[in-house]
Amino acid sequence: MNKRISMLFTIAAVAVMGATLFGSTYTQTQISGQSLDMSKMDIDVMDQIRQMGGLQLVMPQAFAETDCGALESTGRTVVEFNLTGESVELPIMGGKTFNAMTFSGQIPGPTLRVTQGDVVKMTLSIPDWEVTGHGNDMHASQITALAFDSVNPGESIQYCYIAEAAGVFKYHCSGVHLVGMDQHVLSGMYGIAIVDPANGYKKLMVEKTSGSGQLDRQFYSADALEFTLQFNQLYLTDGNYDAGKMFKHETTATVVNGMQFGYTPNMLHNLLITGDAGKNVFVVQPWTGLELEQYQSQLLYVENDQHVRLFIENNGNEPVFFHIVGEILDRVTQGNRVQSAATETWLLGGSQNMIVDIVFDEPGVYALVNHDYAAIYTGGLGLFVAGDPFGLNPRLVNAGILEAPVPSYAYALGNPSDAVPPMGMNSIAHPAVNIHGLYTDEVASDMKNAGLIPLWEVIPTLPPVP
Ligand SMILES: [Cu+2]
Repeated sequence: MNKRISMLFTIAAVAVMGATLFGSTYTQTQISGQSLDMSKMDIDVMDQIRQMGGLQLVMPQAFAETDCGALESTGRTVVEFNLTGESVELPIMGGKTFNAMTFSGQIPGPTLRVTQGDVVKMTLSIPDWEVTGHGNDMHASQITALAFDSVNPGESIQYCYIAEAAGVFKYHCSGVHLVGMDQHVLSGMYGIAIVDPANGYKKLMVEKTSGSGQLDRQFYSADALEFTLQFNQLYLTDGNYDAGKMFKHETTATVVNGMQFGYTPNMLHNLLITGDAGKNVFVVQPWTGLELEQYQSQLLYVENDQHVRLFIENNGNEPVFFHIVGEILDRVTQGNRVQSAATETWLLGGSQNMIVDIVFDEPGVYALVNHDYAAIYTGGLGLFVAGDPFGLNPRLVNAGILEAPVPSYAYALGNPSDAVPPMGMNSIAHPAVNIHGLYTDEVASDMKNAGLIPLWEVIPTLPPVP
């Protein structure tokens, strides 16, 4: 069966099983009180900094534009990367909103993907209606920091650089001449560039035992199903950035790709698994309900015995102890150098990254976490679902909805767009991609026009299966 059709049929089945779903009201959150109890500070940190002369650092000279012309004529592939700086209001768990700052109306900003040796031509434009200037510091570059100075509303800058080093690299707003950089980044102005190695990724070797226990090795092609996972924090008081909390490391929310608990089940998954949309299959289901549209939580679907590659960045202010509950990280790479294999957890400091290669051996549900308990309980948790752990395939095949079992639920529901990077040289295409992320409605609408699946619209319109 055509994959797209089988997807729609599967969604139709979901719709039938969920007749009660569509008239129901979503529950904004089934866990609450994620805001930590903030005690009063003994001293006013900000006031002390002001007394010391303040944090304002002024660039010693005017912005110096790097020469795109010279690099563009080298014959290298030139990849254009266009961003806008926009302050917008976006939702936060619990049904409220916060004052966000974004690159191009989304958190994280768009993912750039190039090949080692390519020229990146970055253009940052600030709309004239924007309330503040913004800059863009791209860690994948090796050029003067002056290029990252801020751009005023109504203006734009451009710089070019060669992506010389392979790996994952943060990019982030540099504030207004560095002032407010913390606010801009921790309010959402961050993203990643993936620089694929010029010679491609390496095949994956996983050590196994076989038979009666003999040591064996399994090799997987370099081609992999890929996801991006970007960790960060929010420090908020009444929806506004609170520098006092940042200085004290008092996290209001831990986010993965911009959202707390964004990859947890919704009522649709309840319905599929238990037959009851209101019966939670997981303790944390804060983003549930078709009314939430692009914000409704979705899950990360992989096949068993499939090479999965995760591009992970710590964009935040706290360490990330990256762990997948029930799995072992088969390989950890930083830059283009293997750091570890068969390891349980890997530590990322601020502005640090890694590529994790992993094979999910058994059907099941696997939680990715920042294994810091404060981070887990404030949102640093999401779920991979490998294979068909809920036994849905036989039900769908018996009902004539699927011709044959599918190896992951991604064939039916797609994977969330904010976790799916642009395709690279060793990418396995996702069977389908649904629209999910901390996007403005304009961004979500653009994605819909580009053909991504708006599950919140597709599901209610499908006819019942006879
Ligand atoms: Cu900014």
